[in-house]
Amino acid sequence: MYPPPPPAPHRDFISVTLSLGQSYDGSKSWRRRSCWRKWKQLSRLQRNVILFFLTFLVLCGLLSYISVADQWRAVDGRSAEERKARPADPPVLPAPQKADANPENSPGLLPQKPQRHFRRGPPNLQIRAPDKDSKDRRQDDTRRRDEVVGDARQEESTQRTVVSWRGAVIEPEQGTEPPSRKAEGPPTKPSSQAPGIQNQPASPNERQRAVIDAFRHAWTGYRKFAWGHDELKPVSRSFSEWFGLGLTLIDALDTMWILGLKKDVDVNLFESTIRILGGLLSAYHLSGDDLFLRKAEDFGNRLLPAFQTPSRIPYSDVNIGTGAAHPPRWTSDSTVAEVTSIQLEFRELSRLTGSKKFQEAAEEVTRRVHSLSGKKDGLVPMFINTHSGLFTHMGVFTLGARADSYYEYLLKQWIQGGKKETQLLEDYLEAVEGIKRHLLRRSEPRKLTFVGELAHGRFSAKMDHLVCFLPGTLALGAHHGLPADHMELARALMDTCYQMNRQMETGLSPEIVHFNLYPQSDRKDVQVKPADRHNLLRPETVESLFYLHRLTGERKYQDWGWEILQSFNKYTRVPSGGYSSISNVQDPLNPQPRDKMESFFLGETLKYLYLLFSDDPALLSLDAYVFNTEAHPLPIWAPPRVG
Ligand code: DMJ
Repeated sequence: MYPPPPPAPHRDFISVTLSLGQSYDGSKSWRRRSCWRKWKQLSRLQRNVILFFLTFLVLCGLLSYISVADQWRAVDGRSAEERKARPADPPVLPAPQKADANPENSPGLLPQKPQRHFRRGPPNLQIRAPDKDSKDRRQDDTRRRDEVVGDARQEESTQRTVVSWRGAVIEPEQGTEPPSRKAEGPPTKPSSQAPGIQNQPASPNERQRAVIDAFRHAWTGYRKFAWGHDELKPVSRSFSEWFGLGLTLIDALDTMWILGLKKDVDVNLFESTIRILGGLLSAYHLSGDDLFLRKAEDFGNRLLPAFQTPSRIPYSDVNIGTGAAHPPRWTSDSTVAEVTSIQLEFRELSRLTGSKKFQEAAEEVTRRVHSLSGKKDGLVPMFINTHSGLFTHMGVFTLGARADSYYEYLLKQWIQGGKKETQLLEDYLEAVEGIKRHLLRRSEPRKLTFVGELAHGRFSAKMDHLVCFLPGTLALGAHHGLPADHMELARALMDTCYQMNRQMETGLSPEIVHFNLYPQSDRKDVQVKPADRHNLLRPETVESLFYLHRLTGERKYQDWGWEILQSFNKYTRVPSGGYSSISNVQDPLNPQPRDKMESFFLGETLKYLYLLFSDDPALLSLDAYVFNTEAHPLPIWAPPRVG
């Protein structure tokens, strides 16, 4: 039901009535004439002095107005000192200029007809200002602008009265430190009492219950009509965008926690670190909005209990509600790739917050894995025990699932830290030599270079599509000064990964391939077993194509990526919206959609394709950023300034 029509709006204003030229009294008009005569009788010098004095008064008035306005603006932003952490570089997204003009924010709620959604902030999530030459994009923008211009003008006219560009989001300073900052050092308490994790008050009082009820009501509306959007328009049952980043969703998280509306949910430490923590940290760097950092820190605190194990090798899972961490039900092992691919994010979180505990917890894992026995020329097994801290299931070596990003993060941490941590570099270089010595082979008949697996001394010609991250990583290392033969290997492996797509009827790679090693056979190079025919919309091939193109400038890599995008569009695009994993990349007539779109399709695959098709090396420059394993860019730490 709509509320009854509001009373006539009450306006506060100062009325200034000018009576120029108005003559209601003969004596007044006479006085005016006599003033004018007196003015004429003054000398030029006297008149100039008076004019100068008046001008001075006007100027003083103007200056004091500007200074008052500045103070108002300062309410909105925290001073540099108050911010504990800042993006490494100045934010690269244009800062929103306009105030919130949501009519819903004004005191009286008026029923309105549903409006078209209007972006009040940057029109697009863009990494840099729109390129002047990109005509097409500009035309698109113009079209979109034309569509909304009617609504926009109307809203803009009401915006001028609002002081802050944040509009309704002016946040009073709380003057409190986030709980995590008070408790430094690695966590030592029982997991449910971990630093930063707050216990709920016994039971809320009556008024608090009323607030909880209000929150639930607000949340229900947001969930029904605005899920994933910035703000709810409850009357029109619609939503509006400001940044287009799901602002309400993120902004409400800690309130939910404080109100006891938390969800006791188990998350996988690795997956949530690379996707959620990595995503929040990147969003913070790209937007410069503190909100993302606050959420990243909160989330990091919730993940920390996973490290409270006898060996300091983290458990695979942690409950972000209760703080209880545990391994999978069937084992006390964790996966090596998982425990060694959270460091970029935890290190960055420490750098930004000034709280060392995240970095210390993650780097302790690196140190322990570094000194473990059971490696083979730098290659690591796939499992590690959280009680003993030792590798288990020894003797099996792969660059695919369960080990892949261990190698990636050795190199990327070295780059992130300014190429100073030589132990990381040594482990990486040794591993590349190990790959060359034990896992590299060439297929028949086309002599494709591939990375197989080793199980107890026996070579298997099996290669996961996941391994296709490797050409990109090798090329990145060569770009940062590592041996030139890394680049040669990168090129050869890139050709192979392309063929893993190209040789399939849909043009899309299966999850796993087996290479033919026998020269005399009539078999193709790339073989696929029935159980491995699926494609999950994974990014690894296009990820490496991005690096290879960016670092060689060769157009063929863009063309290969273009073919893959077309295949995604042809075989996985669902007309009503979304892309679906498919079960059979070898059946173009019936690829069998699986009805699932993994988050990494948006987080990684499409991002790398977009970057691949750009010819601008400054767009997320590889000299300024390092991408985490979920394609979230994090800054390379600048060397401290001397002097
Ligand atoms: C992503 O979640 C990450 O790249 C991870 O390292 C393994 N692969 C998936 C996507 O394929």
